[in-house]
Amino acid sequence: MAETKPGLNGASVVIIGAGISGGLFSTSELRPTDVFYLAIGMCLAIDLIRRTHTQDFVILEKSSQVGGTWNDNQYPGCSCDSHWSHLYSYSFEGNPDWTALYPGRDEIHAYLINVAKKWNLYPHIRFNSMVEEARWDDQSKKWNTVVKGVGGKDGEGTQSYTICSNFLVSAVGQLNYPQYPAIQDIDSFQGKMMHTARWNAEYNFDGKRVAVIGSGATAAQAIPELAQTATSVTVFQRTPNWVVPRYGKPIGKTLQAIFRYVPGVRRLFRMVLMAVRERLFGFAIHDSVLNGYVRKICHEMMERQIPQKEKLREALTPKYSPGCKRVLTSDDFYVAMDKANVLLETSSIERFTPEGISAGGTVHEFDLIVLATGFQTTEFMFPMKIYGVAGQAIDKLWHEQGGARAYLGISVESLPNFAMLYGPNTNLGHNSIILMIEAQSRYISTLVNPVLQARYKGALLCIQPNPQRIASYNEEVQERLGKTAFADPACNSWYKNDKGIITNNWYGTVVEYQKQTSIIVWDDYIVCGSGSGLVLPRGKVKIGGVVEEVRVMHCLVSLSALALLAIFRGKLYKRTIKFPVWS
Ligand code: NA7
Repeated sequence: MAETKPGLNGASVVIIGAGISGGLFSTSELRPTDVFYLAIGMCLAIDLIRRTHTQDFVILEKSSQVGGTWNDNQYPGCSCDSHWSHLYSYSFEGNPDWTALYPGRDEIHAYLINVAKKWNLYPHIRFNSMVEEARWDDQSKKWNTVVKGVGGKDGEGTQSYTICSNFLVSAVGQLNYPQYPAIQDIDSFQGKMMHTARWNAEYNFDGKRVAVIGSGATAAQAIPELAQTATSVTVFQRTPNWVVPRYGKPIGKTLQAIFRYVPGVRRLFRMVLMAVRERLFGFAIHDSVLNGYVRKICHEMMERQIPQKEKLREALTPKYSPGCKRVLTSDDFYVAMDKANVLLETSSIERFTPEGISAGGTVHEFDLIVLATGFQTTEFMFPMKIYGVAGQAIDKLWHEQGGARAYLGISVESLPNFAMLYGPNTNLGHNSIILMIEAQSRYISTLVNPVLQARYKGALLCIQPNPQRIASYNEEVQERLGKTAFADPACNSWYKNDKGIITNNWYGTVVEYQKQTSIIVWDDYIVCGSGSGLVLPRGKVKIGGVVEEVRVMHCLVSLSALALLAIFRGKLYKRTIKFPVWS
């Protein structure tokens, strides 16, 4: 049987999500039942075309354009916060034309649209399509995914239908479902209220009294923009964050031309960036030199940018290790916090009122309340319901196991012919998530291949990870994570679930992960179905990696990285300061 074209109700592979990586956003407002699939399905789709040579896949996308985060996210100041553009892009689709080290949302979105066009992904994507549930059928050994049409024009379908597939991939990632704060009387507020992930760009905040709840990565981007034209911005901070400079810089025409026309320069630049980032992983290790360095440069920046207000500096200083929460990168957050129209409020919020927010016994009146309160990160794939072998609900299984887990963050117990992109324990604090996603895409397309080969031979093949292997892998992951600052009990973060287990972060460098995912050990998987004897590979299969930096000698890259750091540091930090002492 040859490859077929996917029909409305059938395809070899179903991918949920058509973006690149990161959180998903919409222009709609407070709608807690929405989910916007992020980010990463595009990468797998391209790998299926490039490496598995199949066109028999469908991408289901809740939104109406590709790009996930970068399609719908419209909060002011939104840009790639901590990853350099030349690394925050696919290794196989380098872009010499980035206009900045940290480009804004529009530029990243345009890049993704171009990539989707170039690889002709649009015919594969069903927009405005929300997945409600997916169920593995033990008899047919296929997935039945229930899809609901949403948000389309009249007649574009709001009815549910089922699509049957041999393989299912969740590309919804970790930051796709807004976290709404459980604050008393939240619905009583009579003014405007928006979650940053549901920003209404038509709302004009000029001259308004604005409250921002939260002080994480999103708030740090939005506050400087809001403070420019709002009458006042009151920031309700529960826990301060470590902030380091971004060193954001434009990339001029000359450099762009060099990247475009001088062979090898853009690639070398990417390798150097990769090497720098990989070495920054050290900041995540407890009491490491780099961990201390983060404290130092944070305090230096604070002293420089908020010179007169010691109390404000104190209130903005965390009492936990850098890395325990995500370290923020910003050149203008502290500058904004020092402005006359910006107020830091650290009293606990008691409740909402029709006029605003009651905190510390005072009612603060607002026109706009911005909920920069993050995402439901530890409930992977929420609110989709995924049922595996014998009707096992995966959220229930993970709950019993203490938290989400997946072999290499990809393969999940009791879910045959299933894979996740940006799944459990694959998030990074130091490097571009796209590097991880590329490694996962290669691995998944290699898993998909024998399933498709069986299908084309008229047979059925199912592959699922051995539960014992997942358990031993998870033990290793948690043991390694225990040595990192992510595990510092002195803070809560979106990396940990309510039991304190780190379900989101990877424990090491990207290169370590790329190495692990560059080989498939088939003994780690259990197979069944009539196609197992026909097509299943055995033993270890080398997939090959995405490790760009091995092409030049490590020491050369390291030297370049050190030289770059020295130049930046020499230019930007000539003054030395004393470390503050905490009791
Ligand atoms: P984060 O990093 O999860 O930050 C959420 C912020 O909201 C954080 O400061 C929280 O304080 C605060 N928060 C959450 N709930 C409340 C309540 N009920 N009351 C007061 N304050 C609250 O989300 P972001 O959107 O900033 O960033 C998420 C990721 O997106 C980021 O790391 C990038 O990778 C992109 P807390 O610290 O919990 O005390």
